Amino acid sequence: MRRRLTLATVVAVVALTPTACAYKGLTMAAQSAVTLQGEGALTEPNATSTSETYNMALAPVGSRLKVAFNPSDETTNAELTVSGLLPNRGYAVHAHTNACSANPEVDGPHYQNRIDPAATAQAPSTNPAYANPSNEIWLDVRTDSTGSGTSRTTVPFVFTDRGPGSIVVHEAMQTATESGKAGEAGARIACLTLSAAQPKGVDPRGSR
Ligand SMILES: [Cu+2]
Repeated sequence: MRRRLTLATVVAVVALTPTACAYKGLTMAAQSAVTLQGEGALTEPNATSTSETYNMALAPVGSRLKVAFNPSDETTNAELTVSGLLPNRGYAVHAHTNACSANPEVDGPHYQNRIDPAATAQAPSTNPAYANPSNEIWLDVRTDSTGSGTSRTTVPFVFTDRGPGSIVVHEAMQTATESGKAGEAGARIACLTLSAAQPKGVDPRGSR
């Protein structure tokens, strides 16, 4: 009787151990991926605005921007919706590191998953190995005849210990991809600040 119980215990422990390890890893990944979002009508730049225009001719006051970054397994799905912009026009759009500021330079460089070690504050990354739509988040959008448009992208990473602070709309109609210019898109014309959505059952994280 005692021998049979011991054998059963050993079998149970061996059978359960690999399952327990694998489960722990999956749970941690699911809990740490952050959902980011932002929405607002553009205002003139001021100290407290979270959606502002730097160029009222190309990004009129009152235009609306809405964006969401939703994690799914090891990827993040991003969707941008715009309205009130100029009709039938392309706009280059990216995720940037910092929240919006009245000074567009303070919005920071492009958010990169793997940060280009050669980039500096004066010379942002233009190396296509880092400045590309799989390592950054590009949401270039084209408007219809009413000035509305939607763009989507999926990137092969999630936000855990850090994430972007804003999306920035640029003057160029499309983001450059060639070496030495990769990621460039001309002057910054509008900005929308991102904040972390509050997942169910998890402590809320502050806005970035
Ligand atoms: Cu940009």
